[in-house]
Amino acid sequence: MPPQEPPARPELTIVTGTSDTVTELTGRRQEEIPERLPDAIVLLLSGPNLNLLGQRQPEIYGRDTLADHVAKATMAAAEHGLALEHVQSDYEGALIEAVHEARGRAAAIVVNPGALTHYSWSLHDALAAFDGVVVELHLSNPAAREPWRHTSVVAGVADGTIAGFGGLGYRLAVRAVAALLATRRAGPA
Ligand code: CA2
Repeated sequence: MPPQEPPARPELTIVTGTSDTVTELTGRRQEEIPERLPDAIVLLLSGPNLNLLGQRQPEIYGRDTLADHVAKATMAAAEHGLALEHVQSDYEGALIEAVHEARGRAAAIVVNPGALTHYSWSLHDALAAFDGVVVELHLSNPAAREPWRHTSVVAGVADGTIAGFGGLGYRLAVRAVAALLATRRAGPA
């Protein structure tokens, strides 16, 4: 038998989520979703302890794991022609390096800094040096919780904040990124 050609490389690979998840989220089978080259990269950054989602405090953060949220965000990004990369770290420096590496490469950052939200001026400075869109994201609504959570040192360098909508926030954040990128591409009215 002659050697077989390798299958054509898909132009957009959905890295997380199963085809069942695709169907659940889009109502279409994965094969039915048109593939196209992503227009831009969105970096999703998750701060300390977010890898524990789904294991504790479901009454505040829900039952979904971080992998579930990343799968939904990846799917939402693909629907908007965006490629999503995800970095989670418990280390402030690693998150800051991820922001530096996104400069000139990613069009947007969606960041849930975890508790770093409330005190990391280093993360603030790194995000301030990023040229693209920045969306701050929280599962809970920190403004409705303990007073020390009411301050975000990141909010001032974000284009906007989405908080209090649980897992839905991930899709809303990607939608906000897509809308802001489209506005920026269109230029001033
Ligand atoms: O609501 C959010 O998304 C937060 O960013 C979550 C942070 C919290 O410090 C912020 O004030 C608001 C906490 C992330 C850690 O989540 C855990 C989840 C399960 C078990 C332990 C921690």
